[in-house]
Amino acid sequence: IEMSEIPKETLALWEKYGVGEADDKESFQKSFIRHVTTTLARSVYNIDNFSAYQATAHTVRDRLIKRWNDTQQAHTEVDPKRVYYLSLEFLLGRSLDNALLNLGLKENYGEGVKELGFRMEDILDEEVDAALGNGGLGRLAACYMDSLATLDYPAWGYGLRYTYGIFQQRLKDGFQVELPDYWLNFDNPWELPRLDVTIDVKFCGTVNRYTDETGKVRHVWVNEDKDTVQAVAYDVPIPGYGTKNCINIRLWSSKPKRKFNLKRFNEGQYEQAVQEQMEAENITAVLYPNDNHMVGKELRLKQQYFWVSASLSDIVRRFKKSSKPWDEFSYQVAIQLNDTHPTLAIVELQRILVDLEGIDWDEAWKIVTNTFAFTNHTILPEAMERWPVPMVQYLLPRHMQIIFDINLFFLQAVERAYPDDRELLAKLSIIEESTPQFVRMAHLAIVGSHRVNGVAALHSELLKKTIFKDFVRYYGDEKFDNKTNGITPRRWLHQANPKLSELITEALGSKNWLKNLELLKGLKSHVDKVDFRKRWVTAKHSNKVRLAEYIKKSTGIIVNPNALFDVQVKRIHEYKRQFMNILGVIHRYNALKKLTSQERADIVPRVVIFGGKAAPGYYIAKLVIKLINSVADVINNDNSIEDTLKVVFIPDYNVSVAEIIIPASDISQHISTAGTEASGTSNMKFVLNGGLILGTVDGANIEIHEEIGDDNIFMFGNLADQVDDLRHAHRYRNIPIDPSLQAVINDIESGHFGDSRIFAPLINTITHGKDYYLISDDFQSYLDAQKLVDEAYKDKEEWTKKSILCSANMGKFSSDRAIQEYAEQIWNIDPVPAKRS
Ligand code: IMP
Ligand code: B1N
Repeated sequence: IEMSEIPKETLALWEKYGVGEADDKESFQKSFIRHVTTTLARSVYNIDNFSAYQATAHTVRDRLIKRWNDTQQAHTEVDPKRVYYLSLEFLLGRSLDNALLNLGLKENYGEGVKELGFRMEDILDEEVDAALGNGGLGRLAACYMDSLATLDYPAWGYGLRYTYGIFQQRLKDGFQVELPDYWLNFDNPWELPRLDVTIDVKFCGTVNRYTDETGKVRHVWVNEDKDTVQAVAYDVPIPGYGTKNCINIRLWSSKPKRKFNLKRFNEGQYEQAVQEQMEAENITAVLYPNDNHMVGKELRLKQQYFWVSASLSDIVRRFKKSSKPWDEFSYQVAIQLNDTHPTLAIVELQRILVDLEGIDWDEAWKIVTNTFAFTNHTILPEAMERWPVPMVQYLLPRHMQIIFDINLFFLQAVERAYPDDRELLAKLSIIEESTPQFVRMAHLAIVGSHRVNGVAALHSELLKKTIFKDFVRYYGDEKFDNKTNGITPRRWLHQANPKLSELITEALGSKNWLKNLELLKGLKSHVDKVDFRKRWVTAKHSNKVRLAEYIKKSTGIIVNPNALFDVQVKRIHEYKRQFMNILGVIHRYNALKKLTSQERADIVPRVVIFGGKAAPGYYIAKLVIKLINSVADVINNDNSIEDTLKVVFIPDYNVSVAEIIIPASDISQHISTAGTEASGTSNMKFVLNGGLILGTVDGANIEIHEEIGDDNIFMFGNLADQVDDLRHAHRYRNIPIDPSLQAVINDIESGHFGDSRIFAPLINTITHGKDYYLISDDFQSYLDAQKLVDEAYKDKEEWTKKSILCSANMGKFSSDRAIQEYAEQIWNIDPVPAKRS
């Protein structure tokens, strides 16, 4: 209702008692105690750290809700064009510290809890991660939401509220074991259940054709009640930094339709009827734990449609509230597809417009293509989504018809442009003509979008030259562009590395760099100040001490914080080549053993740190974890090398563990086979925190190199344009394996690191499996680059200068820059500041 319809007296009461809770210490303490007493039903006699966390979280939540409301109200009043970011993954991590910092409450609330007898660090440490993602793609979505909020853009995220996030990793005898991540075990203060916002989602059924009153042929999709599930909204507020704006991620949870099939119960089919209810809840039960890999499970397709259908219905409802004509839809709504996972949204919108709203096909299709844009995140063939036509036909019969029609009209247009090129039609077709046929989701996403982008310069170029080549030929160059990824400096420097953040703020004279990362350039003028360098080193050292403590706590291994910390943390995947890293470690170990004690005194001690999860069904990746642990066992217990080398596998790598590891690294490894890592984003996080990179000429490494200069990065290995030839050579000729590599392989095969039979399938990927990821080809230059790292680290002053210049030149890689590019060049949206009240 309109403000003017509400009686003045009522408004006055709302004004008087309204939730406008303040930011000072006293009001925090008041809220804290109120929440302990009423929300938690506890008292001063029984609050532990966890309840203190809950009370603090609820106190912050109250403030978030206020801002969230004001933001939504401002959006409703202005009714601007909004962007909807559809992502099957949002890897948010913890929220409390982030909210405290973004809202500017950390100091006062820290004081507040201290007086109540708690330490803020302990309270923060009680929070469980919201881990609704696998890796880079999901964390990128989270960084983008932070930037959208910070830059005041009217944006919504849409995703799924999985009951189980990414599994928890434990190690048993050096092997990975997976445990379920039941993250909702305790109440989750960071979500606002919207039990009143429910949407019916249909599956299966049949399509009926009919002729409407105007004589037009129309289609209606009908199904049985038992095949309808309900989506319930859970809203996750995302506060911006240094703004009152607070945007929303709406996560859908599946549940049975309340009006279940009474007939079945009456017919005595109790068990079957209950079974149907349970299957509805299954849809959002678990996040698929595969990164960069497609598994064609029917349940995954159901997840995708469930999510897409609920989200579009919500988006369309919101558009309809403003009573604007349909041809203005794409002026009010931009939808970004985070990879091909939400591609059915294209089909769903076309269905809504044509079947439900009665709009002509061509007009509807114009609206659809002007609305959607698509981001591709990988060129690995095993990650390309393809769904069997019979599966789509069964679950979504009307959508399958629409896909065939979209394809038909598209191919007819192609044929008009290239009348004699039948091969081109087969190459561009949305349908793969195999038995059974498959729907190629990337093709559908390209055809249904007005813009397609890759996530780093090399990746976007490779897309145009390889998998999307024929589309570039048909559409021309303009539809395809690059949006290099970015990261939020709020979480990845300010929050994760408070000591360095403070030093930077002091040197630059203000915190403005947190909203304008280019300002870090100002650090360059401090490089030559001895005192500044000393403080820079002190910050790094304290982060290394913090990590050493965490390593001791989580693995029992004791490491020396004065050693060079060499880190590779990311999902375990053959293309990321953790295997090459551990082979290099063995090479280093064997070299160290040959030295005399005197010679060893000159060696820079190293701690090689690994972390990351392997997909549960990825056998080779799991063997890599086992090999790392077996090698670590031998090396860490060999006193003869006198602590010059330690190897650590940190279990259960996740966002909050990353926040401890990243600020502590001296060098981090990003060593994918050239052309395989679309971008990488942890590379940006390490460099922003003053860590150097050892990397291949791949993904965003290339652009980081451009920004920070030759002197501050260690690049090695074959280039992307050499990969095809090298692979061809491995396949058709007998290429001798690099001798240093052969020596290391022999060492493993001799049983030096335990029963070598376990590792045979892994070693075979190089020796008999054609070395698809080219470890042999890059091994020597990898060792050479490592040697340069050792040399450079000996000169501490020079190393520190490099470290400072690394951070100073990272302005480009803020997710604020990336979001601004998307907003201006793809979405065409403007900021809407929230009203201050
Ligand atoms: P929607 O666009 O209707 O989905 O609104 C988004 C959210 O903002 C909903 O949960 C609404 O309850 C809320 N909302 C919409 N309009 C207003 C408003 O004027 N003031 C406060 N909240 C609003
Ligand atoms: O997306 C990140 C990039 O920085 C990484 O280079 C890229 O590997 C990553 C299917 C994926 N690409 N594809 C996926 C994840 C889950 C899944 O089910 C594919 N993840 C990436 C951000 O751009």
